[in-house]
Amino acid sequence: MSKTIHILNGPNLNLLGKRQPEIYGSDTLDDVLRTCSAVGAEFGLSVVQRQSNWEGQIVDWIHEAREQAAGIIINPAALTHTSVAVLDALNTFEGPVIEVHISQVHKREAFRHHSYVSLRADAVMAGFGIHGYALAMRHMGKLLG
Ligand code: CA2
Repeated sequence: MSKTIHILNGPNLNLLGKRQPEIYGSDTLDDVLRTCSAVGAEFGLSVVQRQSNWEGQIVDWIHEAREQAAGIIINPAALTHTSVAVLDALNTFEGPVIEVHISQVHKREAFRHHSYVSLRADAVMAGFGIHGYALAMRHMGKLLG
């Protein structure tokens, strides 16, 4: 049975490709899934992608990943900078965790420079646009494929 990577996306990322293209580009989460599935296929990994605007839902999906996923790629969006709950949930996951940010958060407002999730993440991507998800997927492939 092939291993599965869960890609989790936090608040407002449902708007990806539909608003603020100057910051987040014009690709959508469907494009993320398509690209990551293609990379995963190279390594025998399948991909499940989810997005929620609700912190508790992200926590529940991390718990679900404990049973179902070999690795997690997560863009927690604003929860990156606020959520001890997401960090605590990720700390219960045993496989690799890669944190992705579409924008280069360190070039932006100071409140985006701190990430609770980075205290758990095994790798962090920022500023690669949606290509960051594909690069994270490729790294998962090297770790798990
Ligand atoms: O750069 C990233 O990927 C962020 O995680 C995106 C978050 C932001 O709070 C983080 O600091 C950095 C915001 C996600 C909002 O997504 C939108 C996408 C398109 C249009 C509007 C919002």
